[in-house]
Amino acid sequence: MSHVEKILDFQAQLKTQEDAFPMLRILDETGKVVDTDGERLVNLSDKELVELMERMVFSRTLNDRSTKLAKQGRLGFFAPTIGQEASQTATSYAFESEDYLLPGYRDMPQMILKGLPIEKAFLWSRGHQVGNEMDDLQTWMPQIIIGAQHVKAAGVALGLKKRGKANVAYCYTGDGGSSQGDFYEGLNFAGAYQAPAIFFIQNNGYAISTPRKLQTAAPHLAAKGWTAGVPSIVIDGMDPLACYLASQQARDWAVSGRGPVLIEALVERFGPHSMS
Ligand SMILES: Cc1ncc(C[n+]2csc(CCOP(=O)(O)OP(=O)(O)O)c2C)c(N)n1
Repeated sequence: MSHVEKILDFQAQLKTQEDAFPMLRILDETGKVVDTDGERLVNLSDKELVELMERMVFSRTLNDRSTKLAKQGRLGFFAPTIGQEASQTATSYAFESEDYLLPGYRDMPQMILKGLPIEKAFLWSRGHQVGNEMDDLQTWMPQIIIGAQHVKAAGVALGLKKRGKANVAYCYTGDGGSSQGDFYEGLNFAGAYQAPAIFFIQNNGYAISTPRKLQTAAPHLAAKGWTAGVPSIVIDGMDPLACYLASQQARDWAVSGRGPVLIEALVERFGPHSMS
């Protein structure tokens, strides 16, 4: 057996073994606790849990209203978020206001919950300049170039580290974004400099209409971080508690000076790629 065959044989075993990247899941789809140890680690009070729920409902409502406005021709660009309430809102709930968000075009809920006035979100959608002004909010305008926010996150994270801040930079992309060069560059740079960056992949299985299997031969998207020496974890992106806990632990890891983390959230989107 050649070395290539040997390694392929080894990798074939990993492909079928879920324990290569075990998925963190605390709640099942009915809301039942399936991981009591994980649940115990979630340090949210009842009040905070209610607030998190309210934020997810806000995100769903924003999606529904925006979809209607887009159909009436009253919004410009709009990328639906329905189904991704946990992977967007519950992940970002773990970050602090001085942490820096580098969003993609689908990440308006995280920006509004960080403090962006809702009218600015709508102005951004219409291409109005004021919609691009983030004032002193620790974020930038959403990135349309797929994957580019990973390079920015690595750079901002390094800046935070050099300034001695106990903060992180965090960014989101889709599964398709993880096939872009910028994605790898950002991970590699952050890994090399141990920059406090948290990279999210929201894997819904499709880049517009291209299924994941046609855009990468990688058996796990999380494995892409592992090759850059970046701890990489897989979570159930439909489970708000798993989303929160993984993000909080990743933040703790990065803030303590141990470098970046990649989180692959497995999600379902119950809507189209965009309203166009
Ligand atoms: C560099 C670049 N190439 C192509 C596009 C066109 N484009 C917009 S969205 C998209 C698919 C992205 O899919 P994915 O990363 O899975 O994210 P999702 O929108 O599903 O969250 C593409 C190819 C782009 N915006 N930028």
